[in-house]
Parts: sequence; C-alpha cells; structure tokens
Amino acid sequence: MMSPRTLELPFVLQAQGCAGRVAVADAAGVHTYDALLAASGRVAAALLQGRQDLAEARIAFLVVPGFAWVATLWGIWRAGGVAVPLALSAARPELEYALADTAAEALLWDEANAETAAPLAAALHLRGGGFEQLVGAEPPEALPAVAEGRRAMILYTSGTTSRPKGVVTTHANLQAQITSLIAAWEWTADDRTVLCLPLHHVHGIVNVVSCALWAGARVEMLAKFDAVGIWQRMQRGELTLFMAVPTIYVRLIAAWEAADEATRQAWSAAAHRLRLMVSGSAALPVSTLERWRELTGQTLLERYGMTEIGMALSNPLHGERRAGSVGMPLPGVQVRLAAEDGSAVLSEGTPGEIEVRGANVFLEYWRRAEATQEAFRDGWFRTGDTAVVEDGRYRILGRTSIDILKTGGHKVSALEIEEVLREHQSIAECAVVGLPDAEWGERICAVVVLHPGQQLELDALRGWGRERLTAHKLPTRLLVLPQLPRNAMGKVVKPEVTRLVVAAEDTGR
Ligand code: MLC
Ligand code: AMP
Repeated sequence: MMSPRTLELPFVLQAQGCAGRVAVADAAGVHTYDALLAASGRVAAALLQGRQDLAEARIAFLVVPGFAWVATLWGIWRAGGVAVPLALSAARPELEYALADTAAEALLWDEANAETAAPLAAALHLRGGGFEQLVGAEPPEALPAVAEGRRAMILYTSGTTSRPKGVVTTHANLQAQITSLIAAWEWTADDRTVLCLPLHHVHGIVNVVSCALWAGARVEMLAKFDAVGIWQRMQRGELTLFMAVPTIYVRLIAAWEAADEATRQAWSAAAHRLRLMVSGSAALPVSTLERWRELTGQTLLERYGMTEIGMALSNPLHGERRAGSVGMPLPGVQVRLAAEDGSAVLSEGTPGEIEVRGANVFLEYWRRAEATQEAFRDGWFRTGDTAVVEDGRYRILGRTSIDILKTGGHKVSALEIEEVLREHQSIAECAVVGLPDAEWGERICAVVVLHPGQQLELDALRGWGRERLTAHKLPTRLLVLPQLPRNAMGKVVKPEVTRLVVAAEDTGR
C-alpha cells in the first residue's frame, strides 16, 4: 500500500508560483498572492499560539467574501485546522447548531460580523478573534506539514434528516474537485472572474474562489449579489468567466429587461466577450438558457454537482451544450445510474439514481457514521438525484426524496422547516412542500393545521421564523387547512399536500 503523501499544502505552492500577481480584488482594493500568503501565515500563527499543529481542531468563521475570507480559510488550513465557513445569512440558532455540532474550538470574524459573532463566541465559551487582530500577529516560525488525507473543511447541508449534516472533505478531495474543473473548463492564470455567491457552499468556495486561486487567476469578490452591479462589472471589461445559479441568471435577465436600449446593447456586448458562463446548483430552465443566448450570444454551460462530491457532470467547454442536459462525467469522476434497490447498474435510456465515485467524493458526514454508511453502496456515493442517460449525456429527472427542496440554489429540508414551525404556538400540525417557481426554482409553501381558535397570517409567520431560520427557508406561501391528508398509516401524503396548495392557488385562496 502506498504511504500517504505529505502535503506541502498544494494551494500554497500554487500561490508561491504567482507571487506578485493580483489574487483577490474586493471593496478594500487589490491583494496579491504574496499578500494572501503573508496574511494567512499570520492567521495560522495566531491560531496556533505556540502549538505545532491544530490537529484538525474545527475553526468556524463568519467573514464577508473578500481578502479576509480567503486569508482566514488558508490560515486555518496552514495551521492544520478544519475550516467551518458559516453562512452570513444564518439565524442565531442555526449558527449555534453548527458550532455545537462541529465542537468548534474557535470562532473568527471580521469587523462586519463582530456584533453577531463576538457575543456568540462568549456565550458558547469559544476562543474568539477578529481578523484584524489575528492578521496583526507575528509571522509563523514554522507551520505543520498537513497530509492530504486529513480533514480540511466541514460544510453544512440539508438532507433527509431534520437537522443539517456536516459534510467533511479532505485536502485531497478538494484538490481533486478543483483540478477536475480546471482541466475541464481550461482555467488559466489569465482568467478573471467575479464571485457573487455566498461562501458556505461548494459553488462559491470550490468552483469560483478555489479554482481561480489554484490557477493563479484573479477573483473579484463581492459581498453580495446585485444584478445591476454584475452587469456594470461585465461592462467595465476584462472578465473571462462567470458562474452562478439559475436564479441569478433570471435576475440578470430581469435587470436587462428593465434597462434602456443603449444600456441593454452595452450589457449584451459586454457579456458576449466572456469566454465562459456557467450555471449550476439547480436545474436551468430551457427558457432561461434560450433567453440568455438571445441577450448575450452565450450558451450557458450547465453542470451538476453536490456538496458531498463537488462537481460530477458537465456540458462540454468545446462542442455542443445541450439544453436540459447536465452533460457527461468530469475528469477523474466516475458516474453511473443504479436501480433504486441497488439491484442493477442501468444502461442508456433507463432512469435511475446517480451514483458517484472518485477522489472528489467526501470523507464522511461529521460524527454521523451511520448516515455516512447509508450514503454509500458498494463504494459509490448515492446522490438521491434521479437521471436518465441519453446519447451519452445525463438529464436530471428529479430527486428520490420529496422532502429535499432547492430554492435560489440553496438546498432546504422540508423536515427541518416543519420541525421549527411546530414550535409555533398556533400550529398543531404542518407540512412543507416546494412549488415550482420561475424565479426561485422552487418556492417554500407551508400547509398548517392550527390549534382551535387560532389564526395565522403569512407575514406574522415569517416575522416569527426570521429569528429561527435563514430567510430562504421561510415559507412564502401559507395555507391553513382543517386537517392534513394522511394515508392509512397516518403519514402525511406530500404529493397530495402539493396538489392542495396548487388547487388553492388556482382558486385564489
Ligand atoms: C431570499 N428570499 C427568498 C428566497 N431567498 N424568497 C423566496 N425564496 C427564496 N429562496 C427573499 C428574502 O426573504 C428577502 O425578502 C428577499 O428575498 C431578499 O433576500 P436576500 O437574501 O437578499 O436574497 P437575494 O440576495 O435576492 O438572493 C438571491 C440569490 C441567493 C439567488 C442571490 O439566494 C443566492 O446567492 N443563491 C445561491 C446559493 C448557492 O450558492 N447555492 C450553491 C449550493 S452548492 P424580504 O422580505 O426580507 O425582503 C450546490 C452544489 C452545486 O448546490 O451543484 O453547485
Ligand atoms: P447541495 O446539496 O446544496 O450541494 O445541492 C446539490 C443538489 O443540487 C444536487 O443533489 C441536485 O439535486 C441539485 N443540482 C445541482 N446542480 C444541478 C443541475 N444542474 N440541475 C439540477 N439539479 C442540480
């Protein structure tokens, strides 16, 4: 058996090769690869405080996308820690859950998040620290050698359990995910991209920021998505690549349609100059792909991925990009379709569940051995997505669980929302379903049965929920019913719930 290679953390080697080039541009200005190495080294030294290696201690952070975010992530890695990037949009109980579940040793923040993070760290008795203070530490005398098989990151993902699970990726997993995309989409040091996605998901972390920095390219990091801002950025020129979720393309189209003729022409010409525009994280409606092509002459490249595996399938960079298809396996990624009961591997034309194998596939669900075991079959990761292969290309058909929704590119568990809604004093029973939606992909709908004599309005429910759940998990539709449809076993029949919501919308209730 081969002994595991020791990491000279490869992203550090890559960065050393780019020295004086600009790595990151953010609201504060431009920052070179050298500056990233220096700042992350100091963050690592401050975290170590004399220890030789954090030995996979979990370090959570709440930092706005930009130089500080990358320097924090790299600092944690260089000190031998496991990075836990938290969602800036999360409600306090969600942050508390992630901190407790990872048993984080420390919580780091930047100035913009100090008001949320500092009291949280104090309440949970965590080591805390502001980026500005960490980066002011002395440079490290020595940093640990980190083997590539060691844990690098934990991202929380919703699943078929009510609470989100921590997806653990190793340095080797991340390296495989990054290098696969660099090869497939031909990233080079001359590329320039802009990040407008949140940095607690693989889409922003791996596909945009990590690929750009591995390639020696330049990534401009925006604190938040803004459609007009993105068009204007494209208009200023020099961008070569853009990646986003379908909802963002829908928003960009809406902004273009709201602009005057001269602006439209300038924006269309600007977008046309990019070498590649990618869509993923949720199904790209064919109508959106076609409208984008009309506006910009760009055929969006649709690809398919998941927190547990990075990216798995992609339309080609060169050659036909087929609307409605997510393409073929990416370099180094093995993909197959299996019958739901695992009895057979399926051939072209027969729908089945997507299973994935390769160095890109995550290590484990954090401290959930049983869930990890259940997620694999014969060494293949079961995605829970169903697809069919036609002409060698995969077309996604849906998910095996009705309780997993995708809204604005965010995966959401109906069970998690239901569990929170049940805490509402007026709600006796509830069921959450997703309704197809042109902007969001799916919209969250809550169907509730109230305790006798109670009343509930959507606005009041959303106001109450804001303290407990991220905004994108809050229902945008509320239907109050005398009872929920149940089967003979007493289980709520979700397809029937969906039908009732659609019927109520049709009759304007
Ligand atoms: C927000 N709002 C929603 C909503 N999200 N309403 C309905 N459905 C949703 N999903 C509401 C808020 O409550 C708020 O309302 C208003 O919209 C503005 O909120 P916001 O948070 O400012 O939203 P906005 O910036 O407009 O966000 C839209 C978005 C964002 C598309 C930019 O959702 C986003 O960044 N999505 C990307 C997620 C992502 O990176 N996914 C990748 C997962 S990894 P009010 O009433 O408060 O004004 C993965 C693997 C792979 O999937 O393959 O990539
Ligand atoms: P997440 O768990 O947030 O990483 O989301 C992964 C899920 O997003 C996958 O399991 C799919 O259901 C969905 N997904 C990602 N890309 C696509 C795509 N191009 N088309 C349809 N669904 C997608």
